[in-house]
Amino acid sequence: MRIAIVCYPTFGGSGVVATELGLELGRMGHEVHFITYSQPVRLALLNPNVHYHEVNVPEYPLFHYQPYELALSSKLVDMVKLYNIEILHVHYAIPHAYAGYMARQMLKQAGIHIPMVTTLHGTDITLVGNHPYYKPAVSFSINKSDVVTSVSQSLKEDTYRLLNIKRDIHVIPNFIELDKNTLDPHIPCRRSVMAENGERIITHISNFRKVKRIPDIIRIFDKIQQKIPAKLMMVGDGPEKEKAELLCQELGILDKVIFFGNSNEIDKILSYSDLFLLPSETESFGLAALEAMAWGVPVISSNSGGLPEVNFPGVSGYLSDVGEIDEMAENALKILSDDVVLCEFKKNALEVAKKFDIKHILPLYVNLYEEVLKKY
Ligand code: GMT
Repeated sequence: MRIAIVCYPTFGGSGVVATELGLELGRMGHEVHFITYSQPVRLALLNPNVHYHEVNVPEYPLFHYQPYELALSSKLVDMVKLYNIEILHVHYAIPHAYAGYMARQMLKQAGIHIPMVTTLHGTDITLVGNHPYYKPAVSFSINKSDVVTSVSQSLKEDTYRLLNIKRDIHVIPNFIELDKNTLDPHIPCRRSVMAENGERIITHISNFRKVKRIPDIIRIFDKIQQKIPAKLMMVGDGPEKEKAELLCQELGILDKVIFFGNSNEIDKILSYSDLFLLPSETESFGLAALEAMAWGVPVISSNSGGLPEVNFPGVSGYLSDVGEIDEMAENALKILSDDVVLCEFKKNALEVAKKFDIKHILPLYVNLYEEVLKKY
């Protein structure tokens, strides 16, 4: 199959999922074309089946907002024609489903009919898409997709609740590639950069937006470190980072917290971690938690959105109501205070992660592509 993938090329989960999906499809022999405004961060162009086409938006002083959707839909039309692309798969509804719909309309005029698969990732529905300013366009373009998928059952329910959607939504959970989870043996072990022997390593990775409840993470860690020796790894960047640094200073724990910023060494950090914190306000899935579990790292998370579909309480970690930082700290200590218990949770976290191995999930997308192509 010849598939175009549209996504956000940044560190966010939707871009990661889209990139890993495209790479795996390429390895299977499908021809994949990424169409976006810069090269996706995890896209290594080592596969002759995987192509990247940049969407350029010329700056013009008249425009207060540069028209990205326009440039994207034009690029889609050009690339579909040039490479005979058969399927359009857009990740994140805003504005990709809208631009995809426009591209299909233009292609139709030229006698080219191409199906569109839209994958909903979370904030495109729960935080942004249901805003009254966007809602009509988002609902319209989702309804005009041939296939709609969501990354969790919870997001599917949220989508029906928040938008006026008439289509079936297929739940296809996010995935990880477990085979990839081995560290390069030539790179020396550098756990010592993060913590002393005997200190537990606790990690959080995100885009540091309000929805991640960054202050909760700092406060949970503060409670943990009062009981056991521990360090906190804060990986990522975003609007809440500076506030978090100030809170650490206020609590007198700045020397126990490392702020890495955006890192390309996430695998290494996770491989040394003992616990992952994700107390988010809402999380359609929580790919970061799954990535941690794939490295055998148990998770303390909130129970919002799709998190209960990924993190199983008492098995791979614990769930609490949003904002219950005392309970989250207590649960963390239950896991971290005893080597045997920690070892058991680590083993279980990996076992749960195996359910989300790409080899189980990828065929679900391929089947949907095949089904929709039959109809065209
Ligand atoms: O909030 C983020 O971390 C970024 C956002 C995105 O669009 O990349 O993540 C969303 O999609 C991920 C991949 O499907 C999910 O794992 C995240 O849970 C989801 N974020 C939210 O729902 C807040």
